[in-house]
Amino acid sequence: MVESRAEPYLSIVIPVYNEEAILHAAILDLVDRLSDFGRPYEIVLAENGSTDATVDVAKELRVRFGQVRSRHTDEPNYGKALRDGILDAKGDIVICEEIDLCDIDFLRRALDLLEAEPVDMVVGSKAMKGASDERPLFRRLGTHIINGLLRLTLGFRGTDTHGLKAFRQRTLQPIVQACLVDRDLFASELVIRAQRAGLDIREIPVRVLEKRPPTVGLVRRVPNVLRNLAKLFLAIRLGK
Ligand SMILES: Nc1nc2c(ncn2[C@@H]2O[C@H](COP(=O)(O)OP(=O)(O)O)[C@@H](O)[C@H]2O)c(=O)[nH]1
Ligand SMILES: [Mg+2]
Repeated sequence: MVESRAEPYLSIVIPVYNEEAILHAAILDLVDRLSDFGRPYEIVLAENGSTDATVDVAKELRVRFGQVRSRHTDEPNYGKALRDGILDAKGDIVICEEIDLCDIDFLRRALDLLEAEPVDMVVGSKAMKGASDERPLFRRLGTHIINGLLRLTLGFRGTDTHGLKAFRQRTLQPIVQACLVDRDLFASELVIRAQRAGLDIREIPVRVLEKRPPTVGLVRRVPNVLRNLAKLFLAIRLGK
């Protein structure tokens, strides 16, 4: 089942952390569902900090599938993994995925938009009209609160920043490089900087049905999100 190593057209970047339970099955399923895709693609497993067998599973996948690459560093850091994975992507188009979603429907709809229209970035929104967010109430509320804070502090115009995204690598590369924060808020900074740079960003509704609860609980992420929000407020709004 090893596919050719032709230069990929599409890079699917997936941050992964302690995902030994679902990584193997999720990638098998993704590869299977992309079997009729017809264009060269790569899957970049942007792993860091895992303390379970994720690194070994990633290696097995890399050996088995020529289109899978994996990256590893020691510190668990979602934003850093995503940032470095995007910058390392070989494809013209980058799709930012999550291993518990692997949303092929988003991938296809986002590609259609990027290819047919002068759109710079497509964001999968869990919170816009037409979306279906099947996560627990507590986490849905968390999304609304963070979006409210992003609107208030950074002038964000939209309904979601975290999660599924698609864009041309070349267009977003300088914006990724300009981002200041890592961890959870990197994804938000990326969308907000793209918006402030005048890029054409299109939100499309997604259905979110996770295969498992998050690897790091919401409450544990709050202090870092607030710290980075303050940092971005100073940098973006006050120019400090
Ligand atoms: N590399 C890396 N990936 C992470 C980290 N934390 C979460 N992820 C990955 O990011 C994606 C989303 O994480 P998840 O735990 O579902 O949190 P959610 O975004 O709130 O749903 C999954 O693919 C995780 O494996 C991290 O510290 N480092
Ligand atoms: Mg999740």
